[in-house]
Amino acid sequence: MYFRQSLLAGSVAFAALPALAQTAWDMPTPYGDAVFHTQNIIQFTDAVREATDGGLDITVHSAGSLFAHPQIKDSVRRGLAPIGEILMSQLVNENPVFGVDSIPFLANNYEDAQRLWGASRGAVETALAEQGLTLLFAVPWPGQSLFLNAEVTDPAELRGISFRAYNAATERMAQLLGMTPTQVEAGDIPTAFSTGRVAAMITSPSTGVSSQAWDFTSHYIDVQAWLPKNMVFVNTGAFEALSEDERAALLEAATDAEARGWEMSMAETATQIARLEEAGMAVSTPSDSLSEALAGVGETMTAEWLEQAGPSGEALITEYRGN
Ligand code: PCA
Repeated sequence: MYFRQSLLAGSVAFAALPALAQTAWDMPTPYGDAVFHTQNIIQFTDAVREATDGGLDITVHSAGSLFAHPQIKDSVRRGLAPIGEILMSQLVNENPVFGVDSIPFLANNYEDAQRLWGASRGAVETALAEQGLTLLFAVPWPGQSLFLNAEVTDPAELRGISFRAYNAATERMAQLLGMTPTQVEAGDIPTAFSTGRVAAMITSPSTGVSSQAWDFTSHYIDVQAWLPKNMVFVNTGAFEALSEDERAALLEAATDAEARGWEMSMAETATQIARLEEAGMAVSTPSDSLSEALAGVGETMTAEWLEQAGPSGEALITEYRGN
């Protein structure tokens, strides 16, 4: 049994009322309250609470306040928290399929990202199920673009720059471009820049805005190289301990949250780029030589991913490209 509390249990005074069992869940998430992923999750938990008449009450603990991002998956697997959110590609070392959404230029618009998700969702569900986890929904960040301290038109100008990475793919990309990567969680971006640990990054305009990138970078180059996803999953034991109605309510709210989250993400792309520009950042498209260098990185990383993922990875990419 997980996190089940019967609020009225043992209360003689309320013995005549129907038994109102309430399940209270704590939900660790990595990103801040203002981030659209968190906003979407809050709407998801509100919908669950409403559909279950308060029977399933999920409290969101954002910005890594309950468990730090790298601990959230294991916390849910071990049942320390029944439900959580992480960046899917954080798990690429466990199984390459978790990182298929972080290969530069494999799927760099919403339509392709949706098809790639269609081709990979089953394998992600299976890999999570092996750990006693049930996938609920996944939502992409807007396209990943460069934040720099100077105008860069020649890719050689990137060499030697200390680069903020958030997963294995961003680390590999930095290496391939001659930069020096350092892993930094989203919440630590402003400090990492202000203390000089990093001087450039690739992330979404959403994270650019939530970290106020204009305080420490001057140039936004709109490459939109890939759309990495956050995923929400539940401990399967905790899920099975719910009533049938609660399970149905959770799954329905999850389906709605996935559709809503993709819409929110799409809408964010333009509005958040506009906010970067309003705050004084120079917004541009990549030069031809930079585009070429980045495309080369994408080809290398696709080949490396295929090698790691083996025949099932090849089948996934074939399915994606064929659809
Ligand atoms: N924001 C997160 C992951 C991808 C994104 O757009 C980050 O920068 O950590």
